[in-house]
Amino acid sequence: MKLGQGKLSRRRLLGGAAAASAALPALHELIPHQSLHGGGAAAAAEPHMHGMGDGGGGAHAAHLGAVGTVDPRSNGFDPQEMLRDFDEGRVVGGVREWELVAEEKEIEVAPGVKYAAWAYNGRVPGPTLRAREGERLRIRFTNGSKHPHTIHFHGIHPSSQDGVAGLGAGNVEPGKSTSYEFVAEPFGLHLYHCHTMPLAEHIAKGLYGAFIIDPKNERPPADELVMVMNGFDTNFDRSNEVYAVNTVAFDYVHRPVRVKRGEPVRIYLVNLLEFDPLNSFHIHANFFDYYPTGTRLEPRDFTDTVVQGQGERGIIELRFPYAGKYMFHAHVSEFAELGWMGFFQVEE
Ligand SMILES: [Cu+2]
Repeated sequence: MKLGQGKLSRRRLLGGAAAASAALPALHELIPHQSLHGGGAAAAAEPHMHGMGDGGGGAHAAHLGAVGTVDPRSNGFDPQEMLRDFDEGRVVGGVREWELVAEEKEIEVAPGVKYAAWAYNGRVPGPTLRAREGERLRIRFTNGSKHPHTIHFHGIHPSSQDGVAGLGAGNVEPGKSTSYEFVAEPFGLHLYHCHTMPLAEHIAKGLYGAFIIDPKNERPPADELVMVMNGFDTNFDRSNEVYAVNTVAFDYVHRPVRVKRGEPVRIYLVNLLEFDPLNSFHIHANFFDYYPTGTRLEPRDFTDTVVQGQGERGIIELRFPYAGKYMFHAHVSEFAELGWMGFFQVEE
């Protein structure tokens, strides 16, 4: 590898990808075939490219995604399973309880692109915590990493349980534990994340997850999916080089999300992107009801595109009237080209 040309840069990735964007379905054909190679421990900080000269404009289209797919076993979590993995914890003495551990963990966010993440319970995003409105909740938190962390929940609770430095237990030092206790309110779709400074870094490293509070009267049955929109700043320049839903770029292109024609589908969509103020979700050839924050039982919109700011989230409900393969992606085109893209496979 030649020195000085190897850094994974968002602009270089995009420079090539843009050339290919006119033929969107062809993009992932281009993207997965170039080797983007990690070269040892340094890969966690700076993925390097192998065998890529600077010649030939179209060549850069191929930087992201590399060869093949990310093996879920190497990460210890699988974006396919994360879609429908809801963690209801366990009820102990009338309190719904979870145990979360923060730890350092190298994850693969695109084929060959390693990222030195910080993770709750070994996964990015962390477990999707799910409770019922009005329940008493307890989250036992242990910091197994080398840096101080917290868990800050969105919702309504006393300041002492807010997971912020200087309030309640404040920052939890390495090796220490604490518990957060509060009542599950309001019903809706929320999130949790570390709230230790510098905040953007602590979130962007991967310490976040979805937090669902179901209404007392349940929502109608549906095939329920969790999609956490995220990104990875692989070279620490405070902009993301890789974008995804549930962490692994293009995973749902390679392995489409399987759903049934005519059946209700409910998507819990959370935006945990850092460094970019806005993210979005767009689906092809279908429309959906949208419930911002999930805190009302009536949809606000009937649309095919929603925009979410940082920390924003909402519930999408739809039925696919036709079998087939339907693309979904960020309508921020750059993000789509850098990994935030997938397909629904609608089956009879
Ligand atoms: Cu932290």
